[in-house]
Amino acid sequence: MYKSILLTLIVLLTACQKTGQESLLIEDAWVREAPPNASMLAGYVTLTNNTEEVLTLTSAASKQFNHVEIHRTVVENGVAKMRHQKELPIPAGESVKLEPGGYHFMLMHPESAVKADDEVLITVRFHQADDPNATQELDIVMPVKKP
Ligand SMILES: [Cu+2]
Repeated sequence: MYKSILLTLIVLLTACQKTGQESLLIEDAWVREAPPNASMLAGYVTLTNNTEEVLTLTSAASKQFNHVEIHRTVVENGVAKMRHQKELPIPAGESVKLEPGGYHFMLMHPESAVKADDEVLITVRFHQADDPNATQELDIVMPVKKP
C-alpha cells in the first residue's frame, strides 16, 4: 500500500518536473477579436526557448482556419506592411514576443466566425537549428479577446 503511494508520488513528481522544463514555454497567448466577416485574424504569444539550442518555428496550422502564416509587421516609408516569414528563430535561453506591431500568427479564412471568449487551437512546428529533420509540434490554445 505505502509502496504504491510512494510510487504514485514519484511518478507525479517526475511529470511535474517535465512540464517545468518545457523546451518551448508558451505565455500570454491570445487572438485579437475581429469583425464577424473578417477573413484574417492575428494571434499573439510569448515563446521562451528553455534549451541551449536555437529553436526555429517553421509553420503553424489550425483546424479552425484554412491557412496560418507567420507574419511580421514592418513599417516602410511610414506605411505598415506585413511580411510573410518562412521561419522564426528563437535564440537559446531567450523569449520572442509575438505582439501587435511585430510578429504574429496570421489566421486566414476562418471555417466559422470567431468571437471573444472563443478559443483558437493552433499547432506550431519547430526544430532545433542543428537538426532540421527532427520536427517537433506544440499545441497553443489562444483565447480570443477584444483588443
Ligand atoms: Cu499578418
